[in-house]
Amino acid sequence: MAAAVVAAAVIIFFMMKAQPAASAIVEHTFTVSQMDMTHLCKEVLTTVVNGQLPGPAIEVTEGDFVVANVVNKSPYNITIHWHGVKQRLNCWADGVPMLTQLPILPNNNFTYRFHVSGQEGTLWWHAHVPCLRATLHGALIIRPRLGAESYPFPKPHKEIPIIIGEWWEADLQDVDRQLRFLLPDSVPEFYFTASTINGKLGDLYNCSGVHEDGFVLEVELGKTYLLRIAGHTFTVVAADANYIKPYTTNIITVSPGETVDALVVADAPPGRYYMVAKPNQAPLPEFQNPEHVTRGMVLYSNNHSSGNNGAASVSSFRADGGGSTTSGDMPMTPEMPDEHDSITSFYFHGNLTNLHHAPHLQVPMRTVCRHGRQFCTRMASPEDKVLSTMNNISFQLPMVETSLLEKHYYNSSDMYTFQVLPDRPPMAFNYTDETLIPLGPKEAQLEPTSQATVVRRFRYGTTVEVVFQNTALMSSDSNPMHLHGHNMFVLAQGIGTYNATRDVERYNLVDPPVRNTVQVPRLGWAAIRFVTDNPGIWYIHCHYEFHLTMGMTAIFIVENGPTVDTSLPPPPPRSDFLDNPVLRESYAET
Ligand SMILES: *[C@@H]1O[C@H](CO)[C@@H](O)[C@H](O)[C@H]1NC(C)=O
Ligand SMILES: *[C@@H]1O[C@H](CO)[C@@H](O)[C@H](O)[C@H]1NC(C)=O
Ligand SMILES: *[C@@H]1O[C@H](CO)[C@@H](O)[C@H](O)[C@H]1NC(C)=O
Ligand SMILES: *[C@@H]1O[C@H](CO)[C@@H](O)[C@H](O)[C@H]1NC(C)=O
Ligand SMILES: *[C@@H]1O[C@H](CO)[C@@H](O)[C@H](O)[C@H]1NC(C)=O
Ligand SMILES: *[C@@H]1O[C@H](CO)[C@@H](O)[C@H](O)[C@H]1NC(C)=O
Ligand SMILES: *[C@@H]1O[C@H](CO)[C@@H](O)[C@H](O)[C@H]1NC(C)=O
Ligand SMILES: *[C@@H]1O[C@H](CO)[C@@H](O)[C@H](O)[C@H]1NC(C)=O
Ligand SMILES: CC(=O)N[C@H]1CO[C@H](CO)[C@@H](O)[C@@H]1O
Repeated sequence: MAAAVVAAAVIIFFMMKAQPAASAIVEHTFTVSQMDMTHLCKEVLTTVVNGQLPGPAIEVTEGDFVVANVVNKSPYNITIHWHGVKQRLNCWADGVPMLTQLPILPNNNFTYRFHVSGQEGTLWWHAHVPCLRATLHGALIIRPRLGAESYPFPKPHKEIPIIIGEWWEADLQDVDRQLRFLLPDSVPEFYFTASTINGKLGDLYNCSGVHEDGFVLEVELGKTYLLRIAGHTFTVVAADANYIKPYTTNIITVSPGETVDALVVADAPPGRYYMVAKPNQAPLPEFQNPEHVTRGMVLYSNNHSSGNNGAASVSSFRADGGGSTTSGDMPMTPEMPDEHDSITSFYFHGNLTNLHHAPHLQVPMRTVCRHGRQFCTRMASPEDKVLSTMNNISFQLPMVETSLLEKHYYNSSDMYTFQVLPDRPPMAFNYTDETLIPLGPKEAQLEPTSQATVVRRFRYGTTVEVVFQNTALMSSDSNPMHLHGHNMFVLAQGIGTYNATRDVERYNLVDPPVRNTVQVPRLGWAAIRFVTDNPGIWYIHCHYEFHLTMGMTAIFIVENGPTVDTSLPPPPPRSDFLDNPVLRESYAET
């Protein structure tokens, strides 16, 4: 429904050097402001970074240090989250409002400082304030220190970023307000207007017959390109900035929050090829959104007149090199899968394995916590609203004058007053019973829930296992669950209800993919493990903006370890905060 911005990637040619490059400080100024953008004959006041949509790409070499000064010239409170950056011992720069910092107020600025180390590939950055991430986002590209020669796959000719996003005509703050007070049985009156590839709507959209521009990717015959999502057949080589065993497919699926790096060989008959991105949604009888497909073009340079047009697609859901025919001079539109086909995504995710073995997974788990997800409420009162939950609690951001991270750092007793995320759903039922789907009396009994700021504390160095179980309550969407500050080993996924006795045997403890976002399949489950090696306060949430807004969120607190190297350092220099009067006050108190 909201802001399904998904993926990102690289531009520029590789450097040839094999010598390790020295670490650099990469500086950016991000000016957040509003400007009018026109699509489909309509001017829309849009909040953007540096006047661009998508925003500027941050390109670094592994080991670099990023200094990003965010200058807020918009009327909104803003924070920027560096999605997937581990931020080890640097929770202060994670960019979650109220948790790790107070928001950057209008006409104020804030400087984020962080190392990018131990990760290579594509990540992205986005605003972490409700709904504005639809227009405040960009790629974050991490190249290997030893240069492109050190990629664990053939060196590509060129790297091209592809960001699949949405164009909204609706006021995003208004969308946020509506989401917070969504009445049961009401049909939301907001939806994005078009899907986009790199900010372009493409020629499937027109206003009075005038078509929108589409993204054009120029390729040369025989060359290999590194796309983070792309056309022709793909060899997927990384996901969420972690290398995976090369996996060749004509299907790429990405959920909000996920990134994929894929190689494409320009080996088709030279010509023009459409690339298509198509959103996916739960089938009837669930609420149906208008289906917004977008397309761009792959263009072989200097071979335009070949006439041998083929079809390829780039998709948030499927890329299919075949199955199409052409007529005349028109490039072909590939056959796309059904908008309700969720099994293709299930298989895509099931086929990803880590390039490397995962040694520390042999450690037996010490803490188990299971999350039933998305139990929603429909209480018999006019104040009813729709919520999403984890283990039957819907998360509420506390309104605080000092960030929770700072309270945690000073071991404020406030931090012990929050509700604890329970180990498992309080009431067992057949979570994936499809007969719950048409909302009715059977389902309504399971709806009541509560709201709270929910936290879960972990000792440093614990291996935590979480089983995310999707349910059939209210809507049976898939759920991309994103964990801040840590990567997760994805051990297994399944359709139906998780059964420990049966499903533990399916765990991949040898080469599980490492992700910051795990796609929990519709009416299914996913099991992950992570090690609490990063002290601080970390968000765990569904990356669908509207699920996040409605409370499918919790906080994981990772306590300090025994040494300086395993403890959260003090807050960053006060100068970073001095422009924010609220923060200035809170500092004055300490
Ligand atoms: C912005 O944040 C400040 C301080 O945290 C808060 O008082 C104010 O209401 C917020 N403004 C908006 C528009 O949310
Ligand atoms: C940040 O704010 C301070 C104080 O208002 C100002 O002096 C400084 O120039 C600002 N920085 C930028 C990059 O705008
Ligand atoms: C313009 O868009 C409308 C609605 O999306 C569509 O019905 C129509 O065929 C399009 N016109 C052209 C010339 O593509
Ligand atoms: C991999 O994908 C194929 C279909 O492309 C599917 O048949 C197979 O089950 C998938 N493997 C896993 C482990 O999900
Ligand atoms: C932090 O506060 C809690 C509760 O107030 C207390 O039990 C604990 O010992 C404190 N920890 C430290 C390291 O001071
Ligand atoms: C749960 O519901 C599913 C789908 O309706 C059904 O196939 C399954 O048998 C049910 N399981 C139990 C234990 O009742
Ligand atoms: C969820 O919590 C509410 C109270 O907050 C309780 O009434 C309800 O029975 C719980 N439902 C489930 C399915 O656990
Ligand atoms: C879980 O799986 C085991 C082993 O296949 C089976 O014996 C048991 O009945 C299953 N439990 C449920 C609740 O389905
Ligand atoms: C510039 C370029 O890529 N030209 C190619 C066009 O296609 C023919 C054969 O398909 C190639 O031989 C050219 O090199």
